[in-house]
Amino acid sequence: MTISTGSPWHGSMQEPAGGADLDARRAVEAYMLPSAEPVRLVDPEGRHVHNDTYPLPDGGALLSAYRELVVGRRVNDQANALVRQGRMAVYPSSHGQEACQVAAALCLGAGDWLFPTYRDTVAVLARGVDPIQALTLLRGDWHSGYDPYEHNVSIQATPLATQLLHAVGVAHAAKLRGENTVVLAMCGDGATSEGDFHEALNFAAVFHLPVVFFVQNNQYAISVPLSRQSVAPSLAHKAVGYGMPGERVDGNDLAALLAVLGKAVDRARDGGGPALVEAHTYRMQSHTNADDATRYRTDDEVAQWVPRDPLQRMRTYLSELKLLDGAVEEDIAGEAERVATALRDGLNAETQVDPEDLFRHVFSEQTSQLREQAAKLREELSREEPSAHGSGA
Ligand SMILES: Cc1ncc(C[n+]2csc(CCOP(=O)(O)OP(=O)(O)O)c2C)c(N)n1
Repeated sequence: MTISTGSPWHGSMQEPAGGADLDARRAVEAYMLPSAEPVRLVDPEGRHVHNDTYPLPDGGALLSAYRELVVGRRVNDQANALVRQGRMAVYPSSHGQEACQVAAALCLGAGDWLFPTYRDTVAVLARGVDPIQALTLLRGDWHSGYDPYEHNVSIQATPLATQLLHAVGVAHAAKLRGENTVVLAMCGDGATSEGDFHEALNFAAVFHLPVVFFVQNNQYAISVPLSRQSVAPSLAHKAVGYGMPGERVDGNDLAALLAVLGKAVDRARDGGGPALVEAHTYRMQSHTNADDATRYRTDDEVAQWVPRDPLQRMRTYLSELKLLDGAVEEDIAGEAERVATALRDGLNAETQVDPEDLFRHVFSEQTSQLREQAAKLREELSREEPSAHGSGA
């Protein structure tokens, strides 16, 4: 019996490949393998690096994206400060990863969908979500803070890799409906060890769905380094095993990220199916305010990434091109400051949070355990001062 499939890998499961057939398969393999080194278009010194496959985005596009980088860095700093002031419960900073954040949002069209994680607030903002609404979840409210359908941005997922399956579901639905939608799903290096990651990539490849999986390899999953996560040649190589192309890119190079992600999105929209893009970057700060990164990595290691900063290299490159001067810098800094001020004002305002919201909106009929826990909480709260119940963030 001969089993034919739609896959370019195996036309027949019995006949050994040879001649032109074998050449065709090797060409497919070569196409799916990531490049030997992460794609780089602007080096850490701010100089253009030629690449035959990926043209450099034009200066205007890079300047607009640079603006988002600066705003993103300011948002990271402001959110960290709001956590220290007790105005937010937690903030997983993307300091150092802002180029990945901005490129993930800017490579999509208005009708496309973004599926972010808890670390991807800057991507959510670059897609147009209101900053205060975006930080509401991390402030500790019961809901996501924003309407996912307003900007086609899913809720920032905390359970690792679950959003990848949701993203694939949306891509499948879009394909069945004949819509022109592309879905970009983000995750970290640690999340690639989750079963959901495997299921999402396999389903997307088998059903040839318009989805781009974007892994920000920031070298750590809290304290677990990449070397304990995977021994594959790169995370992008995993794509070949599912039957989709993988690519790796310098995750601190905004230009390369825009080019690589842009190509993957265009390909998905043109019916080329899914792709996996791995960005090599680094988490410059602790996992969250609840983590002490000095316990598992050295200052020397962190220092090596400082000169690779995504903002500095784009600033140098755009200044050399004369697209960035003091006046433009001032204008961009003013915009970043306005966003930071709005965040401070918005999150400093007292809110009414009802602790019992924890138990609402999950099940239409509560389980007996939840009813018990809610009763216990009510009892504990009633023992506290009346003013403590339901006030303050
Ligand atoms: C299913 C699941 N298991 C464990 C956790 C606990 N957890 C939260 S963040 C994290 C590390 C994730 O690392 P990575 O995917 O590399 O993303 P990063 O935080 O570096 O952006 C873990 C294990 C979780 N949130 N969800």
